[in-house]
Amino acid sequence: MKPIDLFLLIALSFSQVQARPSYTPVVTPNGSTLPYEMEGGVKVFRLSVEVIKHEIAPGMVVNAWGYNGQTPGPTIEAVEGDRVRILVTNKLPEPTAVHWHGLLLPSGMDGVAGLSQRPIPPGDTFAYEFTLRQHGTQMYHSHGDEMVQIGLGAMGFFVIHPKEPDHRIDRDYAIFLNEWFVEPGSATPNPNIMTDFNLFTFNSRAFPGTAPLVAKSGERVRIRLGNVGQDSHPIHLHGHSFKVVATDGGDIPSTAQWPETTVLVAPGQTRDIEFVAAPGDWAIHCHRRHHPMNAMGHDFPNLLGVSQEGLEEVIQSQLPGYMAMGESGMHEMTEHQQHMQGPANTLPMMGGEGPFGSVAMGGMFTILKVREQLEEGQDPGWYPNPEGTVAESIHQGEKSIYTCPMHPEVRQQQPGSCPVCGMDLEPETPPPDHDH
Ligand SMILES: [Cu+2]
Repeated sequence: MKPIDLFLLIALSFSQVQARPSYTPVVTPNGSTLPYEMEGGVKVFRLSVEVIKHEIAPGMVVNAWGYNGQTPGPTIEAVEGDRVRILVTNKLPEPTAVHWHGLLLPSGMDGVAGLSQRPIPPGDTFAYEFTLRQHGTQMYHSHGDEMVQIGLGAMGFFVIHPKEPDHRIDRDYAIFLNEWFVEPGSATPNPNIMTDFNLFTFNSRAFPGTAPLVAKSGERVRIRLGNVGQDSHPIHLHGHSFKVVATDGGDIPSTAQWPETTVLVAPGQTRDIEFVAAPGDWAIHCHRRHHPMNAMGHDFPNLLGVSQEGLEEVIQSQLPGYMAMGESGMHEMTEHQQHMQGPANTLPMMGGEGPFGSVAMGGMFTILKVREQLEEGQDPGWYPNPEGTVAESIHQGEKSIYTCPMHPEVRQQQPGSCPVCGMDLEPETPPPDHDH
């Protein structure tokens, strides 16, 4: 084969698979986009629903049900007017069907097992085919034994870009919200749980396992949020005012949009928000207080403000290693998890190291990193705050003594870790404010 033929063949095969898109491609943090092939003018996608091993965050792997080895399944991306064919292979041990949530399509393609089609038996492949008559953030999810199949992760985004966008988006992100119950020490999520979940995820990952979102200062950013879970999630973005520009029902006219910092995403909804990125490291998280947390027990007595003096020694005589905690809050937990062994395959309640120590967060929490310059595909690290723009102690510069919260006899003039237990030393509380 002559080089020119080879070149033509490569060029042809690329154009067959994926022409350069007319839109800014969606990025699904910790996820991926589903490739397609062109067959006679039809975009053909392949999904396989199966039992998978899924890492929620380093240190925790669960037995999930997902698409193409992932939860959420890969994001399907297409353009209004496209004809699509989706071949769904069922590798689950029970029948399934895939519902194309929010899509306008023929009733028989709607994917409700028993109502709109025969269920897909294990081992079989069904073809769904329809023309995309709308644009927006849609979803796909199992619609056969939903409680188990969605509960274990069988869901994904179906994003349809407008044929003629009315404005440009520089960064386009998609985040699926979900909640799980995984008994500490076990690995299979319990789909029977109705309310008291213990793990809350963005794209099926819990902080510190969530990948950051990045943007350059001044860029227009869209974040698409989807939810087919049990709980509604008020998603809050720090440092910005945004507008909710679309739902799974379509675009919201600009005259009907109002500014927000938190958007509530209920089960069965998608919400698209847009804003102009401002420089910094900005938290984005669910604002329900237990949702940016990892597994915790909920049946403990409330010890806040209760003196536990002397209790530790008494209990330790029966239960070696016991530590009295909770008297002055839970921050101490983030210190102990560095040297205490928790149940197997269970994430600490909160953690994640930031540039100033523990972030004391878990679950539905990630970071939007906005910079003047970005190396695409690389984590830009921590925000270099301009001088004089970081909150600091009014006693800064004065000599401080660092001590161990567990071993008060350890005292030194530099920060470090305790030679006895390894915990981070903490600055001794400065003397009461003197007249500055
Ligand atoms: Cu939440």
